[in-house]
Amino acid sequence: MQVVKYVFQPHGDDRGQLVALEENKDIPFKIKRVYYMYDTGEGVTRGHHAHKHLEQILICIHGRCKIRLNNGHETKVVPLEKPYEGLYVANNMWREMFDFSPDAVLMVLASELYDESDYIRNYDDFLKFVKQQEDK
Ligand code: T46
Repeated sequence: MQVVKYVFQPHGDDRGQLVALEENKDIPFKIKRVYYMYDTGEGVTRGHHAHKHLEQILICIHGRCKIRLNNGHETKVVPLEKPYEGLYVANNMWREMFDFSPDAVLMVLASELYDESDYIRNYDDFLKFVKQQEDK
């Protein structure tokens, strides 16, 4: 299972760092939505779903957290600890976000607007979805 982590180019000078992200250039899709989560409680795991179409880039712009990706066959845990790193999460990945530091801000750049009907929230349905995609 391939994990795609982007390392963005910071524009640093004696004032500090700045990262700029442009759609279809630094980010491999048109960005239709940005959301972020913070104040995540200790021991909390978020996510527990996949998507039918949505593509996303996850960036922990402050603090740190971990992302567990599962493609229906294999699971990998990816730490996000740098504000210049972005994890690409394709639609067909079951994802869980956990181990948030108290100061963590996890920002997500998304290829689509929010659409509850795009979520696959049941794990058995996810496995069926993966199989359908593979049988195509
Ligand atoms: C994902 C992972 C990485 C909205 O109203 N608009 C939005 O754009 C989003 C993302 C959520 N919401 C509402 C829906 C729920 O009432 O915010 C609430 C929390 O959303 P959810 O429980 O889906 O959050 P997570 O952290 O489990 O998952 C989110 C994204 O929903 C999901 O697409 O891939 O982050």
